[in-house]
Amino acid sequence: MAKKASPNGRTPALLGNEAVLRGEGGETHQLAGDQVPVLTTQQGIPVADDQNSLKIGVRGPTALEDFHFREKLFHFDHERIPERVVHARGFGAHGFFETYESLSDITRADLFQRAGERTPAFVRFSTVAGSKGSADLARDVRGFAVKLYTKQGNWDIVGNNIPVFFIQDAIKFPDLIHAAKEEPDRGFPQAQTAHDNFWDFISLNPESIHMALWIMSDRTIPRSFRFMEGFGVHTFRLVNAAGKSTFVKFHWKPKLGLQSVVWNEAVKINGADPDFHRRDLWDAIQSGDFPEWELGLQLFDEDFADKFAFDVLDATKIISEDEVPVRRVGRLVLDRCVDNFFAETEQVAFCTQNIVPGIDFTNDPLLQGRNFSYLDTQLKRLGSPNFTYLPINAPKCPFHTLQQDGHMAFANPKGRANYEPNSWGGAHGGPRETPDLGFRAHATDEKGPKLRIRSDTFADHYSQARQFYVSQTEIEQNHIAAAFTFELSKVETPAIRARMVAHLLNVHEDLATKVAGGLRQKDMAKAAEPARLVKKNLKPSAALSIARNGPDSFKGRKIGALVTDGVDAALLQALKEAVVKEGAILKLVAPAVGGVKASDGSWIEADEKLDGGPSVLFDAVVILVSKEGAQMLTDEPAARDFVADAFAHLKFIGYAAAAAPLLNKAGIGRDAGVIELGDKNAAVFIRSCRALRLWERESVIKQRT
Ligand code: HDE
Repeated sequence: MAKKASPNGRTPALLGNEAVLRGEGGETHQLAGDQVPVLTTQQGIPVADDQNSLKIGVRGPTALEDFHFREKLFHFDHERIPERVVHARGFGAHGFFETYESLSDITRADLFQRAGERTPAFVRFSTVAGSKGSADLARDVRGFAVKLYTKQGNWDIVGNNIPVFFIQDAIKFPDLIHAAKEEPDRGFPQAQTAHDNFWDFISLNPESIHMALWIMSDRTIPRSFRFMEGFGVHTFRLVNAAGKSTFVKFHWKPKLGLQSVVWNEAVKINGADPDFHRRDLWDAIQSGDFPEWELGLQLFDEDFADKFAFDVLDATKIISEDEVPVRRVGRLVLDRCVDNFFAETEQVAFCTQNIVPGIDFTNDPLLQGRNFSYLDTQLKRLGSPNFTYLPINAPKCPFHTLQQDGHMAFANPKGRANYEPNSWGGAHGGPRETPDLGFRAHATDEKGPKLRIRSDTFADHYSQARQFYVSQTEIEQNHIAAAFTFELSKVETPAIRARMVAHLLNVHEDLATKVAGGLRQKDMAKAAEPARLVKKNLKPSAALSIARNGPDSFKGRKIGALVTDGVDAALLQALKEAVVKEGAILKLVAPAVGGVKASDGSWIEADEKLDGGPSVLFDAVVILVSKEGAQMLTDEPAARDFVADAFAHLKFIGYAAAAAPLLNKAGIGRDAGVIELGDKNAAVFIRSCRALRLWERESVIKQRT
């Protein structure tokens, strides 16, 4: 039987601690008033009821004239824009760049003229291969794109966390990305390179081998955006007021040192918290622990470029920091999260061609291709040439163009002049050019026949891959071999696996042997024929290793303390103090999120429930359970995993004496990284954690990660 219509018949109701109004059908209504603004349509019309569409009769059809309902669904239906074709998954934050000293002798770029000058910045970190919803700990290169809103326009340094790239010429980019992404017939695997197509492409393109070494290193499983380096990759130019050009490579050096996770940890983090990296950045900024990087410049001239063993225009090569030291010229601080993810992080449009007077390109064929691609992709993604007016993309300095109209033209210039030259002059004549201030391309001599050809100076494919490998610690070398073995084990075509080993033989026999052994190849492949003889004398460089560039404190890192009822209150307090003193973060993990009753009768709230806060989410762990708690948890798989994983991932583990039965049940031994805690040694434990991991444990547990 139809119920009686009662459009305004709302009665008060209490939902937990929230007082609301209840409609005829039991639905919740909340009203505007006091500080709460009035809900309107996009046309500004106040809305009376946002819970019910307009119907003919209580149970009748919906009326077409319901413009509020129609507008709401229309807008929702059009919420999505195409995700980025690469680097779809990303996370951004605002901050500033501060110049340490004037660089006027090498560049006229305005942001580098005055010591202490602060330039607003927006940074977006990303993975490359996965779609927007993929997990943060995919093994992948990380994008490190920086937009600097300088007083002379926007400068974008659209870099990565790896200083080289897979390919030398932009014409191969679509092939590379097609090969890396999911295979087109089956639509998987997503967000990973562990499949035939990717390694097929790499194995047929020896220019990729150097980058392959980098992506199989722990660089592609960073612990956090905050603990990774950034690189501009290409050689750029700095140009001073006199028109003198200096070549430059850009580096971002994290103040907190480098840190990665181990592979088995990465796999588990993806399950436990697919947003691990974005949450980490969000939490750090929200808590006032602002991440910081220094901008480093490698500066060199034509003479150096001519003598250098490789071509400075080849993006598959680095210039060793030992050969050209990195000069630190300023710092980038991220101190503000976005107000709205879509408006800022999703709509930000980085373009390599956004450079300012005092910066210039080189002829790196990859960079030249990128300069075309980025503008093009923004039009596809954001749907209008007016994407530059979106607040996140608009310059923060005055700007005046004669471009007009197009979709969403909300910044058309005023007045009559929309062309120049014109006779209107003064305030009515519109903007005009400025030869002294304006951007002038560096006047290089360019001549030669029109050719579709690769320079023979790009032909050495293995020497720097070898240099990278020999620059790693033994543990890092093992991780590289294990990563190759893992990825190639997912390759179903034996010939592709063998072809990769053939390349690795040119990099280092030890690496090839480990990988061939890991794959259990019956016969060792024959080394691939190198286009140029491999230089075996390039000096190892400490700058290439993560382990050799770790932090000098535990600042910014996270400890997970497993607690139960009866937790020793004094010990927990001592630990808290030591953690705070170090600038680290303590999170409490308990059987229930509501908390535990401590030994002194106080109630302590937890941050995570045990199975929601596994040890993979922390840099070190502490087991502060009581005797009864230990007993109870020995039967909990999540508790045993908490301890066993921390041990397997080489973490430092502090424990109260009462926790011993749980440690034993989890099957972990005792070593220098498993430390019994008393009131006195909490600070000592935290100091040990500065090493981040007890690397020597790895050979004991024979973990091949
Ligand atoms: Fe990109 N790249 N790329 N890339 N790239 C894009 O632009 C492209 C390359 C990088 O957070 C796209 O806005 C070509 C190298 C980052 O929004 C697209 C080539 C490096 C980001 C594009 C390269 C990068 C992108 C897709 C080969 C490191 C994300 C969406 C010549 C130095 C920026 C977009 C963000 C994004 C093209 C190679 C870094 C399609 C053609 C080398 C960090 O334009």
